[in-house]
Amino acid sequence: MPPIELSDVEVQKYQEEMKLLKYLAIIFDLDGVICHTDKYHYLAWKELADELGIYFDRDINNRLRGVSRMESFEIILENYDGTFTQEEKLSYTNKKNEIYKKLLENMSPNDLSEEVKETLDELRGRGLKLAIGSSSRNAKFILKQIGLENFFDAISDGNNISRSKPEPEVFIKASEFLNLEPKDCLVVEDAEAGLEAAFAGGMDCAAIGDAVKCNCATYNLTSFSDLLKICSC
Ligand code: B16
Ligand code: MG
Repeated sequence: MPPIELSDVEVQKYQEEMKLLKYLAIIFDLDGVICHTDKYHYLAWKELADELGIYFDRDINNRLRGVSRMESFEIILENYDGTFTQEEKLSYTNKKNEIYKKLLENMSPNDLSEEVKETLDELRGRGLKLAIGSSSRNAKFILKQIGLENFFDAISDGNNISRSKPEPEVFIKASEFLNLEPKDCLVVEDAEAGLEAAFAGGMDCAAIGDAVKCNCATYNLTSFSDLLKICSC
């Protein structure tokens, strides 16, 4: 289905005529949607890549959105001539994670924008269940840092899945934690891998940030608060 532009008139018309825009829950990706940790991922991978003499830049970092830690390292190794054993790869990804976690300590509730906080509160007020669907194994720590530790109705993250985005497992698990059917959940994503995962799981998906470029989401958001237009009563 082609993306639907979010003019008020179109959304209203769609809601009235199609009666399709009813969701019981929203499943949010974390990094790049609720908050922004790309700069910390970049700094941590850069430190490791420099140590290993591997070229790494922000464009390569952009390709790591929504991708698991080990798969991210495999992408970085595309610029490496040698080979590492699985054990070495695990040791290097652990090292990157230690650097990353130290950087995450800089995060605080100030890293949660007013727009995101107000929109989440309004969506909850409208009776929607709100969940996290993140590839990150640090999701709970990040939520704690930004003051949303106890906010969401369910958290599905890198710790409860065996196959990461673009596989749908993280979102399917989130819908199960909420006791809802996938079709009743809307996913919000900033990564192409995340859009693919949502569709593979039978869910509609709203793209924000980089994911808008894919031009394949159910909705393209220009701003987080556009969700209020989609999820009206
Ligand atoms: P970690 P998301 C993803 O989070 C990030 O976008 C991606 O860059 C990262 O590699 C992945 O989490 C794993 O993160 O190393 O903390 O387990 O966008 O799915 O919320
Ligand atoms: Mg993301």
